Amino acid sequence: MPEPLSTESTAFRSALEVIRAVEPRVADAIGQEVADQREMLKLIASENYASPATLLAMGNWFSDKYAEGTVGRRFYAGCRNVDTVEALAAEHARELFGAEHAYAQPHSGIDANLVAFWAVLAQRVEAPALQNAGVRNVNDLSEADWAELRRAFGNQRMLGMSLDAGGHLTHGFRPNISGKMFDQRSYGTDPATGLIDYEALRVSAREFKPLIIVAGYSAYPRLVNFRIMREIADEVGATLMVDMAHFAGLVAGKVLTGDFDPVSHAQIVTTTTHKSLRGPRGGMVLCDSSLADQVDRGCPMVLGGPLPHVMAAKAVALAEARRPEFREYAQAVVDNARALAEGLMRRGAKLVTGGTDNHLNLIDVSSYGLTGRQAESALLESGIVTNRNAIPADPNGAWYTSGIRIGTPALTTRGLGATEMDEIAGLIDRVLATTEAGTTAKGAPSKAQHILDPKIADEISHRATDLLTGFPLYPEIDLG
Ligand code: DSN
Repeated sequence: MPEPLSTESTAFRSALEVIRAVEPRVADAIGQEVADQREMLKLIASENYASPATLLAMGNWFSDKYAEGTVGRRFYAGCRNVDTVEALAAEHARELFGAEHAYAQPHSGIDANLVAFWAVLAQRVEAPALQNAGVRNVNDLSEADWAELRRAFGNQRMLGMSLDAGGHLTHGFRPNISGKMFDQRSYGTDPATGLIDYEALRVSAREFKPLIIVAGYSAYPRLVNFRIMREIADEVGATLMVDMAHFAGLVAGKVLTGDFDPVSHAQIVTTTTHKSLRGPRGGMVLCDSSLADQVDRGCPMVLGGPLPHVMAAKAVALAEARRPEFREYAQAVVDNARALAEGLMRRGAKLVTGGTDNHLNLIDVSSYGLTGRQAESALLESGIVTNRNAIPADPNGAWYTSGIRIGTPALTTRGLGATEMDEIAGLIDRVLATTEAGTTAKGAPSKAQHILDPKIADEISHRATDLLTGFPLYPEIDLG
């Protein structure tokens, strides 16, 4: 007798069958995506694998509902079920992170950051500047008020971590809207240690007097002391905002506590829900109650209509993250990142800051004579999915870069541990050590082209797939 199909297998098989009847190429692409994810070593630090329950919560009739506004105060009728899932997502988030207020609507991390910037501007700039004119609420602003506000915004300052030190585009990078809304200055890392220099940051904050100090990162492999950051913010009258998109899972899993827990130190915290937190693609804002009203105006002030199907999935994923096993997962993510760092350094790789305290490592691939772009392509050919990333004072800029960022949230979800991390370090080192910089069609040195013996790429790719067969992705799902 064949084993009966699991509930999950039946659910996903049936879904693909229904899709296939309408547009088979979409069903094929979905099937191919899961096959690729099953076979490749996913080391992109910002990616993970959501649970079947989280994935299924997204594919349903909530997708058909408009629900602008907030729980209990909608601009559309018929939102009682959306209210249920949005309230559940917010409740789980408040409980999980110990936050006074949670807003589950942002569609992404960038959207969450825009909601946060708007909330701080509205609270800190609008009120004092416009109260004299009798304006108390953004909804009451006249055209003249808006003109006044725009002038006021031009004078507001943001101090955020520079992109090459590991900050994010939305932390004031000039070409991003955050660098246009705010007069921007960035803080970097100490060139000798690669670590944040809090005293230099304090001096800069005293001189610059920002409205917002943004802490958090996309590519910094160490801990951030949010207690010190808040102390600096208070000293200069700034609001401390933390973008914890990358490490929210480590906060949820209580690996980052005390000085390193952003929620107990910052007035406002933004995150994505799909990285180390392992939920659906999306964003979220947590804040203290003084900012709650402004944050809840995210839609329609900043955001398009909420995505109720994604909020349903956020509620499911946050419920999962409240389970005790999520703490074990979060600790294993960090243990694995350390094991990967040790394996790489033992083989001679150069890591920015000489190691890691969190879920990611940043390899300086210039010591292999490669740019990040060449290294990323060579690793991909070998079945290892990573992304190139600038390193501090990167001579190759943000496009070609000199770094490769690798993270452990996804492979830890599959159950790989320290022994496998050491082997993976060996595979990465072998690819990088055997790849050479290529040339352009005219024979000039190229920052994009690389040369890697296809036999080596093939061998490593097979080994990566073999390694993963012991750690099946979604073992409960058999797509036939
Ligand atoms: N794209 C995210 C990351 O990879 O870190 C940040 O937006």
